[in-house]
Amino acid sequence: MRLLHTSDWHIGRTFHGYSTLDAVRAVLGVIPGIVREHTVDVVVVAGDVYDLTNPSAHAVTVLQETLVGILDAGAKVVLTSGNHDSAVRLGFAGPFAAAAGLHLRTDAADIGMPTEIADEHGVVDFYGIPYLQPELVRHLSWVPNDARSQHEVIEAAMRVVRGSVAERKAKGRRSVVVAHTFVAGAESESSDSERAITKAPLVAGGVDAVPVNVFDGVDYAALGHIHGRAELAENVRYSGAVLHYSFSEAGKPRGGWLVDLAEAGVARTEWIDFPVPRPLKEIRGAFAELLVDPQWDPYTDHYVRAVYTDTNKQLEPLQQLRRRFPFCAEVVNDPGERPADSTSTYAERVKGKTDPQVVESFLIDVRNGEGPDATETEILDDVIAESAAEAQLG
Ligand SMILES: [Mn+2]
Repeated sequence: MRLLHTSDWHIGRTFHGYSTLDAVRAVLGVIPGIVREHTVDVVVVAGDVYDLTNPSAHAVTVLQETLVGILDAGAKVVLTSGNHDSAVRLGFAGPFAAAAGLHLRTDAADIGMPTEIADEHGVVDFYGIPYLQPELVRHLSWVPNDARSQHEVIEAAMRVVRGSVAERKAKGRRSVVVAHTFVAGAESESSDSERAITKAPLVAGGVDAVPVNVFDGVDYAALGHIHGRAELAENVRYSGAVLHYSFSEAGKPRGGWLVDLAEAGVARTEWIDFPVPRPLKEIRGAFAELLVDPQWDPYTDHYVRAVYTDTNKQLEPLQQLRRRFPFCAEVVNDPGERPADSTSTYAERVKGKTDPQVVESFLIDVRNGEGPDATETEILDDVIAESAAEAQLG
């Protein structure tokens, strides 16, 4: 049996105000071709299918189009919900969809009941573990009443799964777990676009992550949630997101894992690249050079993060940069190291100084050592004199 493991489609996400719907539609549109070319039997989607719990009509249309394309190409689909999805909405009409080969495994109450898909060696059991929010699943019989962390709820879920796997192994069953969670060891591949979520359920002692050995005993664990590709063990992997959803993911591969399950488990894996409709690029330099330097010519159709190193902030830098880079998504001013500051307090530093001297030292401090020029001095003198006159009147 051949799987294509993907995750984190995030259909409907915006990227710095730009819609990514056309891009994600184009990328997901290549999956049916991959299914045909590589004779994929099952496409696995490990959560965060949509970006929002209440997806737009366009987003729903893109998902339907994608799933119909995959089923038409001859593969089945096993899909779980992520923290961005509404499990109930995504799982709607699940029993009917299952009849057509679309298995929506979004209900935490069902984790012990696998979807069975057969090949020439027998049956493979697919266990879907949707994103488990501890507070929302505590009522389930298999969750400890005091569970507070991802570690605790995933461990509890895997106890149920392992119990079922052990029972069925006697019958020659193989097993795949599809889970949406943060597994330790994937930190280096994590990124800004998931950091907010993975750090949210902090527990005493650090980030709440699940140790990789929680997935011992299953033939393959198809993970989602982390946006970078990661191989935590031969049979425990993240595929990462289908688009670059953050500049911290720039340049990282986008795609999915082809996984061949033979009679004794994983026999072979292969990475399949997906197209990148609009790559990300960080450019850095003096502002005036960013606007003209020919070295940036190849990136005018990229999503650009511009870092300008000038001491002075530019007026409306994004608008200026977009004349050259229409997809300039982010602009940052980073003049680098400031001159070493004295450790004295503010009160000590301004003591005995005249008002113009205070303003001058302020400018030197915030402009990387650059005090007021002649014109600025003239303006400042006027303003200070005016303010002093007002204070006397007041
Ligand atoms: Mn997620």
